[in-house]
Amino acid sequence: MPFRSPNRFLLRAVAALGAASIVLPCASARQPNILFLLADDMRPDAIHAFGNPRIETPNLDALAARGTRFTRATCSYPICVVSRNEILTGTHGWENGLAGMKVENPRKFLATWPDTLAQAGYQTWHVGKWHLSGRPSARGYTDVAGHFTGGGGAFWKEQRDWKGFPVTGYRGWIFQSEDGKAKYPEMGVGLTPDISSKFADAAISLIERKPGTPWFLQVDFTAAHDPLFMPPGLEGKYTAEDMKLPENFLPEHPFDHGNFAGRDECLLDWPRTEDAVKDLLRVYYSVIDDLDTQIGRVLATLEKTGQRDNTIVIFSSDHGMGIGSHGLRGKQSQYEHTINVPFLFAGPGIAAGATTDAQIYLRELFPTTCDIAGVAVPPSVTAASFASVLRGETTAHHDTIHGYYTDTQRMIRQSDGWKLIRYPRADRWQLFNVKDDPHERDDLSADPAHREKFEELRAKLNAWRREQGDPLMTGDEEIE
Ligand SMILES: [Ca+2]
Repeated sequence: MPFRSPNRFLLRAVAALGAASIVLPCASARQPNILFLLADDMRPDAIHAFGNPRIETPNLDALAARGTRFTRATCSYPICVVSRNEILTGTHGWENGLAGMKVENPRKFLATWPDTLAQAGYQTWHVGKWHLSGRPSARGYTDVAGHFTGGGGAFWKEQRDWKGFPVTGYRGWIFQSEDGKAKYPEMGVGLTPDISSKFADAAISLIERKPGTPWFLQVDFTAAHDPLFMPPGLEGKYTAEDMKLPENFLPEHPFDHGNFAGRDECLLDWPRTEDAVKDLLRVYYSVIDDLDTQIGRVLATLEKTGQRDNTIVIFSSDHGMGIGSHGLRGKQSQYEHTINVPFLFAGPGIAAGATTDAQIYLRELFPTTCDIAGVAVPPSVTAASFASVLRGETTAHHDTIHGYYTDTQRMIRQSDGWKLIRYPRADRWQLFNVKDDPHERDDLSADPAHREKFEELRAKLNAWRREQGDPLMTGDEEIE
């Protein structure tokens, strides 16, 4: 039985062993359940209700209608592992040691989001893509279903994507038991066209438990990460002819932004052609359309089981994606389409149909949900709760927000729209005002008329880098 769960009481005991010594209040029935739905590699503009007529996402549209949309939610480090560890620990990559993709994953002294809620009496469940080290039980999840991670190499057979190209991502990933001892190759090895439905099945099996205590469920989907496969039933729904190129489509990025040789960028031939990008968009949107359908099934289960009114629902992605914007196919950039994420927050007490441009980070979900649930935030968490924005007490959160990637990209964006990107290795700058130029087509960094703004942001960015211990700023040699 693929979704057979490990003994939850044993896992609770394991989680308790890793507990911090702070005393937290017991959860009560009045505390909301928390359902966190996380897409993978999904651009923030790939939702119909966000003004994209070329994709159908009725369930996310409905969630937007009963919740609050954040237009400037930021992942800060646009790759899977680092972003997900930021979410898990409420710290940024330089603090948790993951920004360099180090083995220690994350540093063990950091409190985790699920463990903190588990100590407060929540049942904490995980479904889907596990892209962190160790096992969910060691990170504070009390139970799992639909556990999907590496370790199925023995079952791997060569696989080709929707276009017939050899698959390079998720090779050997497999559904398995939480301890990895039981593998389920019959459910597919690597990504499969219907994989989102399997994660939804697992999530539904947990929600249907109605345990009588508050629960936290994180569902990590793999959509719309590559390799892309046409989901069953969607063949022909989206055509390349109906697709619209991104406003900032370019055949090539004007310089090496730090990842030209990366796997993501090699998924599309250089230079990018309009036809190739439209064909890619067709399949990318199909995968997201299917994700939306599966999310609809999960949300319907909340209704059917009478838990909708006491459940916070959060939808986001670990980061965005290029898909032809600025000549990029992959993630690993500081542009808005990638550093920003789709972000919806709905549930009891949350404004319906609202939109905010308050600047927030994904990693702030940890303290924010603690805030809402009345759970003390552990001292290792450096991220700040944005619950005051959700409560309508303020419209702003961070005046400046930052992004970074390896030693090749640094970014600062102000709430007034001014944004500076630094490429230390390429020795390049880009200055945009994303309020006037949301697609970042007009680089003003060399414009004398904006010299003062450039210098202002440059000084702020460098001050932040020093303060945060940017390895490029704190080593023997300072590399701006
Ligand atoms: Ca990802």
